[in-house]
Amino acid sequence: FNVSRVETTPFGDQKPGTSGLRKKVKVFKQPNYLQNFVQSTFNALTPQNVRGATLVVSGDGRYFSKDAIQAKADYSMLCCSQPAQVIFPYSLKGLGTLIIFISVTLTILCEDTSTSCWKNLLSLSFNSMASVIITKMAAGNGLRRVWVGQNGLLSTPAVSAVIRERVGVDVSNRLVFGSKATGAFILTASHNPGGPNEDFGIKYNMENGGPAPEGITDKIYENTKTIKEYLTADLPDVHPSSLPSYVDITTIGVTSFSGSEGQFDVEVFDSASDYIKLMKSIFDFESIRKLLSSPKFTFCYDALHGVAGAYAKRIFVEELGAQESSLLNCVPKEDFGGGHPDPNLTYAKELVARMGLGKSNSEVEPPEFGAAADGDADRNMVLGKRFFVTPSDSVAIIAANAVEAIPYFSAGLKGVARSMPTSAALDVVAKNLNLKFFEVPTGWKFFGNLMDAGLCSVCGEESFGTGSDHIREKDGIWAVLAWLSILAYKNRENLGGGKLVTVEDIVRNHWATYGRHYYTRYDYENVDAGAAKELMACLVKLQSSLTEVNEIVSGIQSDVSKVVHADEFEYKDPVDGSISKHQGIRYLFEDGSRLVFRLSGTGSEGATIRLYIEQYEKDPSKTGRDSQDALAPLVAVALGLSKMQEFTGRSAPTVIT
Ligand code: VG1
Ligand code: CO
Repeated sequence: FNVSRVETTPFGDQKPGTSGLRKKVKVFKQPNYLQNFVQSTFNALTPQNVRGATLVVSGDGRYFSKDAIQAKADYSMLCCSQPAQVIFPYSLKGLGTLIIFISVTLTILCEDTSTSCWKNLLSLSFNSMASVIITKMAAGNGLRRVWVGQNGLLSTPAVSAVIRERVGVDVSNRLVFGSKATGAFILTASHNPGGPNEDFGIKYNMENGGPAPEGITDKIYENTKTIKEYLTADLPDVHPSSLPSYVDITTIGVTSFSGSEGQFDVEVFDSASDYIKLMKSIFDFESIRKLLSSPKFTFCYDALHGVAGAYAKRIFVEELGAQESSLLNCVPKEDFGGGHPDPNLTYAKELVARMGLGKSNSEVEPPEFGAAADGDADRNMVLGKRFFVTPSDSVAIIAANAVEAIPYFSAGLKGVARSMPTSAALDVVAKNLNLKFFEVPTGWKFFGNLMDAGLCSVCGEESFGTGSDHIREKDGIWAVLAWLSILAYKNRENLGGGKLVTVEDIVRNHWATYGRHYYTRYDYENVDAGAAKELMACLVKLQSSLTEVNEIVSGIQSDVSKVVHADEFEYKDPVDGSISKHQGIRYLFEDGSRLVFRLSGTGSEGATIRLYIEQYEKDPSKTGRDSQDALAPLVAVALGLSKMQEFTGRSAPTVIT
């Protein structure tokens, strides 16, 4: 292959947010938009992480990344009455592909035609496009190889795992153990909806498997502002219906290309096997299998049509013996079935209803345990029968039980960490168990340094993110396996006879021991960006006078305690000394209650204001209240202090978790 330099001009809006660059698909479809970001990333890395390097490229399969299975199905559904392979028998496959190729090309030429068949064909060509672009640019920039999960699918935690270690194969198909990659482009906008009118995203992860730290993302952004050219190789298109020299991403194997400067390989590998191997080295699958196969225990998992579906059947059904009927929405779809792939009480409607938490209480007895994942499977929501576990409690409970219930932690925890807005439930566990404890800004990238330095084993965020130092991303399926391990451990003697210890029992016992942190988060999505900025500016200004703050607070609600400290959270990384400022506005109360205000860094339109509300209750006789009731006075204070309705025009949040 040959490498060419292509001239380009900068875009002004390529600043990575909390977790990479997320924009509407139509923004990403602008010529050179993706190329500029990818080249700016390569330019931000050290040369040894580019030249000769191994790069993982995959994602949650959302629209504009690639979903070859979908692509094949759509081709056949739309334009043929039978599947493409039947119409084009193997010997004629090349010809068939050529016909499809020509029709796709024609479609691109007639972009504005409105027949749905043409439109859909057009969308298919875009599905593969992001990976095609990145793969060619990788070859153009002198990388040695690209690893692609089969069909372009890898969950974010699986990407992190395979960067750190995978069993690869060499060109002669020999197994190579302990291979590592130098980094990854993850194609996902995570919990944001997908589809032609929704979001696409891309982020770069480093060789430790974790998201690029701020030093790198700042550099990427600087590069995007001055970029003049990008490098690309003239590889034949990576197309799902394979012409002889094309890489077929539906099929496992290595394709090699030779260029003027050497060889370049694209290796397609099984999306789940390395990840499953890792999970088996962490958990006692046998004890979880016993739990899942006990008639006393019922289970349900909702992938919300995200990439978790590519793992759920293999792990929960094939490895652990759950029934297939316990899987909901486990077929990955490029538009997540039109839903919002965010595992919370608002968006995971089907699961919530099944678990007996919905409004219409059906006759059917809900399962004992339910869980959901987001689009890229790094988030988790854990539910018991008619019972919601807040993510802040979840990480605290996992930390409190890890050593006994999870073999990976049997030697003890190195330390624990949470993001700033996450409740202090974990702090209490750390104190009681005498563990190192860290409070970091929002976003998983801050946990990585602690883990690399051996300071942290378990960490979590209030935003349905939980994980450990087995990788450098939060891990949705890991969190479910952690909970199943705890349940298996607590019920190790009850599965034959005796009453099952339920999710709710575990949480209530935890509150009885450690006290309860009542917690809620209000999200005001897609509000006017200017108004959101003003609201935040007013809250910062107000912090200069606590007397004034307390006058306002007691005017709104006389029975809440006093604000004793107010600031903007700032973090100094204990490992590399880097400082991150403006990480959220905090109001801290005398009784330990907290109000936190932040602007989201993952949205793609307008602004999202997040309001986090927390109150600690130590008295065991008072830990059983409904959390919205218990927090009502503090909510009133938060809304009044911030003049939420006045600034945003919203009388209620979009989502409450
Ligand atoms: C949100 C969450 C944050 C999480 C981030 C990425 O960020 O609050 O805790 O780490 O999403 O998660 P923000 O800036 O919108 O509040 V994911 O699953 O979208 O990668
Ligand atoms: Co996610």
